[in-house]
Amino acid sequence: MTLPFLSPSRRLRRTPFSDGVEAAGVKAYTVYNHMLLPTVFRSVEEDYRHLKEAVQIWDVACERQVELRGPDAGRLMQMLTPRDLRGMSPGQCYYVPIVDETGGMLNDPVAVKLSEERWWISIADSDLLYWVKATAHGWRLDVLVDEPDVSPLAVQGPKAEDLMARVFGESVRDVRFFRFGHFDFQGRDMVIARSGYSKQGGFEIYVEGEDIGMPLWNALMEAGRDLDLHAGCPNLIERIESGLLSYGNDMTDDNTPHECGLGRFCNTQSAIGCVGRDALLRVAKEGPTQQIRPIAIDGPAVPRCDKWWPLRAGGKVVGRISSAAWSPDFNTNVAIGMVRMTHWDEGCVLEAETPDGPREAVVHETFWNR
Ligand code: THG
Repeated sequence: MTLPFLSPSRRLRRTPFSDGVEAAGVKAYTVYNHMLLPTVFRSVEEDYRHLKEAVQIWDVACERQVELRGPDAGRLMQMLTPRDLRGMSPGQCYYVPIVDETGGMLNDPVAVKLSEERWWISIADSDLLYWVKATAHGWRLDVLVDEPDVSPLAVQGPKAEDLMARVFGESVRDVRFFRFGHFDFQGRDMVIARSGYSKQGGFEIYVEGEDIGMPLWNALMEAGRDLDLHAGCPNLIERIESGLLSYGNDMTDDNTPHECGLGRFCNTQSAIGCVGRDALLRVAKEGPTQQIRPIAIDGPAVPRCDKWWPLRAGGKVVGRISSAAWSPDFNTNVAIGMVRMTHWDEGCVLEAETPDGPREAVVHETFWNR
């Protein structure tokens, strides 16, 4: 298949799984970390229904790794995040806000602790590598920082465990949430974590070496024949229902982790060494004046949210919608918004300025059961 609308070039990186994705009939891509990320296979709504009922394999190679290797790897990792990493053992993954010296969000990756001296930061869509290299260099740390040839492949959905057991053996069932183990595939070591960008359950396989990408893709496809396995991708509807944030859409470096509702992943007092610590101690004391909230938007299906839609109260702008989609299961439009504290309480009725005109928008905490 050739790419409609997107002009291929080496800057727009393909992934080790792109041939499989295209054979499976990918209908649309986005660009994430300068790499292709599928967004639709059959339709967003069909993909959503199938994700909740069966099992999908996702090419999320665009979740690139920033690897830290050397005696100062742990020290550098703690400089990057206000989450206290002292209790983290090799074999664990942590969702970690990454902040700059002002406490602004630079990324919201998954940190993977391979050993005391080796970490992967599985990044969202921003060029975090440069910030990490500059921090290591500026502090003269004894650590190598680079992007290795590691491409995550996610297996998501209620039948994910059954599929994984067929390919990697029954012991893959023992991997706990946000933990990982090492498993063999055709003589190659694979880090497999129970994690992923959906709330339907599943795993992420960190595939080392692009050459083994298609053999693994094909083996999973073969093993899933009678499980209604299909290629899928992070699903807009499911991730809004689940409250999974998208860096660059729902938050930027203008936002603190507290504004993003990620305060539960900050231990700013004890995160000694974090470069944003002083700034965050200040904002954490006062508390944020705006925060991310789940929002229900009234009426028929909203169009795609490709820019922030103002949220108004009495004509005054009090926030913005950053993601929105029609939810078949909730029978309403679900959305993610950033709302000023005067209007962020449960049930607060606002007006969303959508491209189709103004719509009633209500703060709807119960979408996300935190
Ligand atoms: N997996 C991996 N890398 C990633 C993502 C991923 N990099 C990019 C992007 N996704 C980073 N963003 C997120 C957002 C949410 C979660 C993971 C990565 C997530 N959150 C759960 C939650 O908020 O409920 C669990 C957090 C927890 O309990 O620790 O999973 O998906 N490899």
